[in-house]
Amino acid sequence: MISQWLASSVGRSAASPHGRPIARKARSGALASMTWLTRGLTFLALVTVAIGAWSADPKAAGSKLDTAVAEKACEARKIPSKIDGAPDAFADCAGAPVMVALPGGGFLMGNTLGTGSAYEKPPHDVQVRGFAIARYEVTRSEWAACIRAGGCPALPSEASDALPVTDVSWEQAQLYIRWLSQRTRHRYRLPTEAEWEYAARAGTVSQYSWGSDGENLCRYANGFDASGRRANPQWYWGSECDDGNAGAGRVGQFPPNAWGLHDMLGNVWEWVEDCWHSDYTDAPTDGSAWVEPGCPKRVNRGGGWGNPASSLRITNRDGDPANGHGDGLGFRVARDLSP
Ligand SMILES: [Ca+2]
Ligand SMILES: [Ca+2]
Repeated sequence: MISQWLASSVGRSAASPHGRPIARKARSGALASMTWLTRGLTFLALVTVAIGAWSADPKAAGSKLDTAVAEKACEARKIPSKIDGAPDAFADCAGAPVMVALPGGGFLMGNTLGTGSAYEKPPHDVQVRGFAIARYEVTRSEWAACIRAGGCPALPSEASDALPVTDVSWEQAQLYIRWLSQRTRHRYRLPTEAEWEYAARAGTVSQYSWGSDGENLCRYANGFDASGRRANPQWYWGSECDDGNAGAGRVGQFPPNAWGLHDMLGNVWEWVEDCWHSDYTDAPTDGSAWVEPGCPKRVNRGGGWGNPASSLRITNRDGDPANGHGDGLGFRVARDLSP
């Protein structure tokens, strides 16, 4: 750190205000005129200033202190993959979301199967950097830890540890993410929309992560089914089968996709970082979030327990106000892999 500070400090003092390479010449001339004693004193002064600057930098000092605290409270652990060929997972702290580290890669984002709406098109090539995404939707148990720490508000969702948190707005999701980032000292965030679709596809190009079978949805995901209709007889849509969940269900009860991620499709819709756009014209192709400050709506993906199979297609998407919420809407976290 000190050497970096010195390097940048010397670089700044030596730089020409006009960007021309005169500074090197000037610095060399100044150094050449110094005695060895002067050089030594100058070096000592620079080191003293550097140490002082490092000590006085609240970010640097805080990093040292907070890292020690975090290391005591949080020991990252590896978690073996549950399926062959899927990436391993990890958790940064006890009780923190289980994360799956995905390698970067390219994919065709959007609907190419002729089944989607205009807002799922045009299909476009996207290159995503490696990142980590949660194996499960954020649960009420995980949210409760944030409430106890004073980082998150109580939500209308009834307490049940393994259910996904619902009735959570995009803005409230940011509070959980901020608290989790502070606790773990890693940069957690919502996935970008491109990252979400990349993760949901897990290498597939089909309607669903399990193929094209929407008729037997109950084998693969929590959508609107016979259970749902018994609880909500006024809703006429959905599958004839019964997945046993009239509403949001325990996370991880359905088979994961090929990368070991559960409930990307179904259970609850998931907020992502991006602002809502009515189609993919001019969408970024580097996997970054497509945002404009103050945008009125944020995207959510994957369909939920109240939706028919057609809404649980990988490429389906929706948008809601950032302060909007509902009992079918939750989120999962992502995080950068590099510091
Ligand atoms: Ca269901
Ligand atoms: Ca989901």
